[in-house]
Amino acid sequence: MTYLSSNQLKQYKDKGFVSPINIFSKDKMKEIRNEIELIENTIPGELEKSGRYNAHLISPLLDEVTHNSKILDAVQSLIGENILVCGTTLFIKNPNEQGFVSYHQDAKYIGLEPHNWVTAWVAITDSNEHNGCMRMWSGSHQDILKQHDQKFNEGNLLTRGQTVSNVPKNETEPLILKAGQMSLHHPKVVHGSDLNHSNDRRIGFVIQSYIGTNVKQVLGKNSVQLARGIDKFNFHEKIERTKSLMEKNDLKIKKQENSYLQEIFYSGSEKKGNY
Ligand SMILES: O=C(O)CCC(=O)C(=O)O
Repeated sequence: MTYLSSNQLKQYKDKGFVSPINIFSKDKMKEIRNEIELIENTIPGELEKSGRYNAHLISPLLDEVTHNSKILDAVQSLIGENILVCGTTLFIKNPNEQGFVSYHQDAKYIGLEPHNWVTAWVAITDSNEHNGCMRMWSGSHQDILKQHDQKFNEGNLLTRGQTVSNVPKNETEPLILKAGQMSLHHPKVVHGSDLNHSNDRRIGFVIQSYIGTNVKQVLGKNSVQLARGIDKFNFHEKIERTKSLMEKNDLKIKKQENSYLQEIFYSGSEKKGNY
């Protein structure tokens, strides 16, 4: 069992994140990286741009991560025992590419209300300051939702380049994770990440997010999977868990889900970006 300790709960309450949490072995992460790379090689482009969302619907190993009981124990400590998965994202930064993530608050554009949800960032590879790990503005979740400019800037891995200004970057805390560890972060904590300066890929698999069954999608439509407990609210359609790798029907479902997600991410914006 991996319920959060009182120290970890305090860290989350005070800072808006808790990290690192040991979940998987290094070998398991290698196996998962191989499965991700097999998908990339078999169906070029499948995990790029909007395809990086919801890879757990076509990959049994990512499905296993998403429904892992140790992760769910930790998540339950924060949002209660009735838990839905409403999506996942692969944040991959290749060496020699310009990928970064501008400082933002997830709650600003994800459309999940109330904020009874949490995001789990699972390190498939090591993630550190050299290869562009996430950085958190500690305590910023206690403030109101901030103004975000839409920058649509080159290399920004966010759909619209949503950016909070005046972040004290040299005070932000790096979330240094070994492959197999995870962090959990609050919907309102301001965070971002820099470029990958290493010569290997930085791969994060992000369950974005685990939501309480009482949470609605107010900007569009999200299908979900029940991860734990019971759903007496039934606000969302349910989708099946995948049974085999890159199955044709699962690929179709992933595509459909990702088109709903694009609507959410671009909601209220006249311009569309590169993702
Ligand atoms: O992987 C990254 O660098 C950023 C991820 C992120 O913004 C998130 O998980 O909310």
